[in-house]
Amino acid sequence: MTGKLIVLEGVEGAGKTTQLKQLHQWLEDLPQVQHLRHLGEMADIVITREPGGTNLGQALRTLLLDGSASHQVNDRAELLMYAADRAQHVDEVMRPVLARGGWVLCDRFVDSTVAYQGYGRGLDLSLIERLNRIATNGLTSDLTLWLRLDAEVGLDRSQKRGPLDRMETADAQFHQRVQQGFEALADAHPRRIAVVDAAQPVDQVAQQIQALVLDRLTLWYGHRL
Ligand code: Z5A
Repeated sequence: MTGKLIVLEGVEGAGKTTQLKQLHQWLEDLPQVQHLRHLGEMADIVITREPGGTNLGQALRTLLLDGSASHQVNDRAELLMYAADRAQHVDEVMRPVLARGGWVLCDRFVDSTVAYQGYGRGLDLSLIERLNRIATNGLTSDLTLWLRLDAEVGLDRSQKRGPLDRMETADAQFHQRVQQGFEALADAHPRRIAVVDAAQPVDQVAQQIQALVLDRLTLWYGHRL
């Protein structure tokens, strides 16, 4: 029995954190999930995030996002720090959950590196692909939900919530390129990446996500439901 990896992606303020919590609760209450557990076909559901899903990752996250720090982070160093966070996260958190038949709900994964360090910073996309493979040791998501929202709207939401971090304070063109990166990824991987309209109110976004996950649940577990 292996579990499933569901990833939420999108620009800052797209609502990933909000939706992950809602999705987690909805899944825990879902009769189909309770039935699968009863059959021994599904274990626990774990929420995690990148960067910062492990102790090492939390330290890297502080270094990556703290805009007030005295250190500089150049683009290649940034890429390698996200990769280091992921390598640790995959082995320490994700693979053990998946191996016992659990589900991992993850806030950001490899597509963020393609969008931010590839499209945003302009680093070589084939290099990023290779590095992502090294960091994940071949782990890929079973479903990625791209919460599509204009970068400006997302930044505006983040700004209203509190001070922006080092990544968020990058210029508007950077965030536009990131958005183009997510668009290109969704076009290139239509089976893995499902598009969610994140400009809707929270509950409507949650309903879109639930419909997509329910479809996959049926596909993955079929006659056992
Ligand atoms: N990064 C990278 O460069 N490379 C990588 O490989 C990886 C990451 C993995 C992570 O920071 C940064 O690292 C991120 C990408 C980069 N930086 N940027 N820029 P993070 O995890 O702190 O940042 P984030 O992922 O962008 O989180 P966020 O700002 O918290 O956004 P969110 O999780 O998508 O949104 P939220 O917290 O659920 O909601 C934000 C606000 O909007 C909040 O006040 C909500 O109440 C509100 N909200 C949520 N949904 C709605 C709707 N539907 N309508 C209205 N308001 C809403």
